[in-house]
Amino acid sequence: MDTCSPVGEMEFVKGFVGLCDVGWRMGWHERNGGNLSYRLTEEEAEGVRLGSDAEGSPWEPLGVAAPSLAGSLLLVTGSGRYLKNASAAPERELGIVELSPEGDAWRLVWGFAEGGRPTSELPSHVLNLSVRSEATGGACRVLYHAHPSHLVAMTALVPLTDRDVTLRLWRAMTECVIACPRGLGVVPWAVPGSAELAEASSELFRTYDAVVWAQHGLFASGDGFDEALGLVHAVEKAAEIYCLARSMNAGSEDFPNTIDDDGLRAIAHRYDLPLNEALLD
Ligand code: 2HA
Ligand code: ZN
Repeated sequence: MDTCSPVGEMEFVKGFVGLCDVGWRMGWHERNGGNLSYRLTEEEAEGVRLGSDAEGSPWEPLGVAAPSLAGSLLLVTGSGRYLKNASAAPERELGIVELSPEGDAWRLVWGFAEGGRPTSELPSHVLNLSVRSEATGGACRVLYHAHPSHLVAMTALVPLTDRDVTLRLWRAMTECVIACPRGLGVVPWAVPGSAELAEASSELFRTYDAVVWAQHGLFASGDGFDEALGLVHAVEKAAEIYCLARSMNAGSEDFPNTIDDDGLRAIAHRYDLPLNEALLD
């Protein structure tokens, strides 16, 4: 395989490592925590295939199947790799995988130049990229998994339902409902990298742009890198404000001031947002 190809200098790789750098600086990626995937456009995929000799190498099973992504190329972070290192050596730290004609297996077409394999959360990335792509008419290309502290802390205390988590975040900070008007799905604790976690998340991604994993982190989708990063940032900031307010209030959730349902509806009306009414009281 040609590891000196200019793939590492293509625009989508620059956007990808840019997100890794920002997420690292935000403190969301201790050790090898978190991971990221990007579904290449047909044009980008053509450019990558030209420099690759993956044809004929064996397929590795995914453990899940996403037939709608058959033949797609995905740029992904590596298993055990630290996101903080991605920008210094993308061809070593990142890989581009091709999905099989059935969408149930992968093989490497670029990257991991010194050896390595895709993130342990590859099954979640593949299933959820396919669900989000279908839900957005093909617009969604990015899935970003981060470990933001305040959101994870919140899952230690609040009931683990979509409604309980979403309403607390929407009410904590005005910008949150603007960032995720459909709300957030919530998956109770499950083993990282498991097909069970991937499948539970993919059910929720039919409705939501992002899914909270209890005691673990957030999985957020976006059309592009900025949208996925911005979604994690807004949700984590709302969670931080919720935690601060609760701490300042002697642990009580009985806040004197909050944004009520009429307030949330008014924001949605003003900004023409697809507010998920089913989550309101
Ligand atoms: O990549 O964050 O969920 C390490 C993880 C697994
Ligand atoms: Zn994780």
